[in-house]
Amino acid sequence: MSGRFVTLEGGEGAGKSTLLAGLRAHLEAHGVDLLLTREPGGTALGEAVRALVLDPALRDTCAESELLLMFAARAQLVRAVIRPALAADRWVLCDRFTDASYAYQGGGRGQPAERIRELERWAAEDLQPDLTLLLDLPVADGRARAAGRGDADRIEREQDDFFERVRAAYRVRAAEFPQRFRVLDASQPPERVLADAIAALAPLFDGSMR
Ligand code: Z5A
Repeated sequence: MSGRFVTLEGGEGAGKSTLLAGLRAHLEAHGVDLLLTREPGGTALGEAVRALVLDPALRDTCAESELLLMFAARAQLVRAVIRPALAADRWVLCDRFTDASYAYQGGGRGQPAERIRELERWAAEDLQPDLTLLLDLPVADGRARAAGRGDADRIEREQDDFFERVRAAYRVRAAEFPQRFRVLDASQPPERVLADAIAALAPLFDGSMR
């Protein structure tokens, strides 16, 4: 079987990490050679960028710097991790990818979509997922789930209206690319979300989504 690239997206506390663990168990039980990674992160450079962009002490980071940092991490991850894994016929499951930049830096920070698109073309080699699972959840519910985790990072310190714009931008992306996106109702119990995600993955096994 050839490699597949699957991304998980959603707002804060939507349940991506929880779903990732369930999908990992499911895919490995089906003999899939799987690589899990995340954004920003997944490489030494990417993890260093992650520490920078989430550091609450850097609160005056401008939107342009934030966008470029996300793509600096992504450029490295695409070339060093994702492309080689796909070339070796592995599946890659990535916690966030370029759609997050359209949602957070585009919707949230107001960066123009054409600017993000230009970065996507050259920095991310225009790599597109085969499937994107969008965990959709009302902002207040996601924030309530995340609240129990202790100190909020720099982005989590934004106000509700920021996260409403992020959610709206994700939904616009899903409507724009219906062949690639599946929107999951993340307000369901974890086992229902996992079952919906597994159903969404099925076409990747028979090749009908490529
Ligand atoms: N970012 C960006 O701005 N631009 C970009 O291009 C990229 C990223 C790539 C880090 O992302 C930040 O980077 C993120 C966007 C930005 N900032 N924010 N906000 P991240 O993915 O690492 O961080 P996150 O969004 O804060 O993820 P998270 O809060 O860790 O959420 P999650 O992984 O989606 O949720 P979870 O840990 O699985 O679940 C949260 C809690 O809810 C936990 O207690 C679970 O047990 C519980 N849970 C999970 N599922 C359920 C269900 N179904 N029902 C009830 N409770 C549940």
